[in-house]
Amino acid sequence: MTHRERILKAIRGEMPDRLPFAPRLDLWYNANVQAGTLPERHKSRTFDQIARAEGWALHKINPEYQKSRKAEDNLHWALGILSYKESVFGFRFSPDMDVEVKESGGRTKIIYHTPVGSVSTTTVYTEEMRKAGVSNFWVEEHVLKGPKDYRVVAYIFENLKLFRDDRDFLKWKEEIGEDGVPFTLAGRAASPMHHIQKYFVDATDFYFHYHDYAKETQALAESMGGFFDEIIQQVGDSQAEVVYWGANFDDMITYPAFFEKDIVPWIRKAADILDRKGKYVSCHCDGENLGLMDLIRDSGMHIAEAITPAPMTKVPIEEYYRRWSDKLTLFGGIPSILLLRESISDEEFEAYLDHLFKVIAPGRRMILGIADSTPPKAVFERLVRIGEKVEKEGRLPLEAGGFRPLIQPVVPEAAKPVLREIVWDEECRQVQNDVLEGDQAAIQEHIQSLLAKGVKAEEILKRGMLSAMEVISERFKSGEAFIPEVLLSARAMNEAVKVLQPHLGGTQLAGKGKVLIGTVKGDLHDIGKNLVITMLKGVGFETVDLGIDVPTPAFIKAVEEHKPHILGLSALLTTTMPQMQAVIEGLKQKGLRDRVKVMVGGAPVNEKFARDIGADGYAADGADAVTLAKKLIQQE
Ligand code: B1M
Repeated sequence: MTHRERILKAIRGEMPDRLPFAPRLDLWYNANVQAGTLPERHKSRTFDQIARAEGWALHKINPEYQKSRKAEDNLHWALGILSYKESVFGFRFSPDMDVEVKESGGRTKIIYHTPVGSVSTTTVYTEEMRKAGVSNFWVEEHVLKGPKDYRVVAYIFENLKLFRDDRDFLKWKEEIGEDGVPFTLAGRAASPMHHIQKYFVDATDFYFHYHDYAKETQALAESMGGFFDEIIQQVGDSQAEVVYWGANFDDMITYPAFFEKDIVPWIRKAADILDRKGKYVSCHCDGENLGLMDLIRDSGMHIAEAITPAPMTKVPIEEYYRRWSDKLTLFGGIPSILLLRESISDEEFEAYLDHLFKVIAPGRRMILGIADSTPPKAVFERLVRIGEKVEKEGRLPLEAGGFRPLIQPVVPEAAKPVLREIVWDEECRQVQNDVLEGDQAAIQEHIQSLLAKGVKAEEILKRGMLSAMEVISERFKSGEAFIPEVLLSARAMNEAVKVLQPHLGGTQLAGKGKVLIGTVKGDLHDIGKNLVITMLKGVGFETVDLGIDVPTPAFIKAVEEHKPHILGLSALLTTTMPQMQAVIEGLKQKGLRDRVKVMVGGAPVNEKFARDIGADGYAADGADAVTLAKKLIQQE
């Protein structure tokens, strides 16, 4: 049986002869080519040649964004209008539009002039980003800045034309032949609202737009429906068998209520129509899926790709297989940190594989892959080892064994926090309620009226606002509240503090301190960092946001300039975690280490790592960050 036949059988829910194994190699390959560190026997090979030489299936899912055929393929990234060799269609703007492009030093500014107004975007892609193997552009200026922009963007999409352009796809399909199954890119967003979230506004601001401009956001999403319908038609009429439909689902970002209302209906629609045409819908589910388990299973998608289980997320592989494999095909299952010697020992790696092979028995609807991709510093021999194990022990059906639970069950009962409930304070009830509801307009009015009644500003702050904010923080931590609630509550707090400030006299706010915070060099993830900042601000800390991709000297300079009590470092990539240590070393060299506390956080970071690099503390989430920051201030 060929790799292609094996993968297609797994997708159809049939039993291939053995487990398909298709590791994603691009990130690892690009970094190692740059560094001249490819394994000796593969020195002059492409990544496809390496996979073929090792006997693995080709991973042909994510477009090679940086190998675009012409500049226009990527030019409109900030609008999410993309076309690659992996696409089966091209696009054309309305002839009554004028698109003005200005480029300089890796920065591209575009102004879209339409008959109903103009909007602009700026994207960044520097030589340094390319060298680091970054495949996504950074959107520096988003298209939606205020309510007037919605109509213009709607015009662009209502008048956008798609046309068949599948020559490159067909050539690519032929090159892959029997060694894999090429997925065609429909889009990285799974629905119009998801498209707005992913491209049109900053990741954190999205939740404010979604709340404050609810009517405009809904209207824009509706006006983009035709664009999505056309995509379904184009991919449906193509010779692609599998369609890449949306990426980066995560129960924080695409939180359950949002996922159910604004994403699932379009996955279902695409899957229904494409299913009738004999095609399969695959979604890139590389985030934390704990809160989305049932919604994803019942969404209609055929393949959940880039499944990243514990220890990188909270869902163990056995849980994924048990809950999903009757309805959809799992692609992934081997978390990328398993390939890193500094994270996982050889014994732990072998134990994970043994465990995996037992809990995914009988092996139906499973395609093994590295999720989300093989990291630059992967131990190549571990990939080889997975390939060997698949050859020797991957014959289907797999035999279920008495499996040894390696990882904790999902949310252990004992660890569930006891939730603090709001203790209503009659006098401050309305203000408390405003914080809980995130009502930034009402809270200002209610504070004014309490002040007019003679209630002390300190009392309003403590009994009204901070107590309610703590409840929200705890609800967030326990999974009862999601990002939007926290952001809206924190914003209401910030607005209220402005009204209260002149009346507080000598009283400082709860945090009594300044926190400087940034995402380290090489890392573009900012959603978690922004959430941490908002929560710190919400309880009264003064914060300075240094942004993303911050080099060590910039952190040091900012510490000298702002003299913060705490320096916060965020990292989401295993490859950028060492930057945290570099910053701490830099502080030491400049004699600044004793003057500032260092707090670190981000999905791959943990307590031990924080201790090892000499940080003062680690916070697992926004609520933890608030608790830790308060503690660090007290230690000063
Ligand atoms: Co990326 N990505 N990504 N990504 N991405 C991860 C992180 C990944 C785990 C996915 C996976 O493998 N399943 C993986 C990293 C693997 C690893 O190294 N361990 C990964 C990868 C590989 C990549 C690229 C390399 C992909 C590629 O190009 N081939 C690329 C890297 C770009 C770069 O940074 N150089 C990339 C790009 C992207 C997008 C641009 C598409 C997008 C980021 C959008 C943005 O941030 N504006 C993205 C996303 C969305 C994710 C996932 C799916 C979600 C991250 C997120 O925002 N979560 C993520 C999967 C995952 O994490 N499991 C993934 C929600 C957020 C609220 O949580 O950020 O964890 P989090 O923040 C929490 C806590 O960690 C903590 O509090 C926050 C709130 O509770 N916290 C702190 C965070 N910072 C803190 C600081 C503190 C204290 C607490 O004190 C200072």
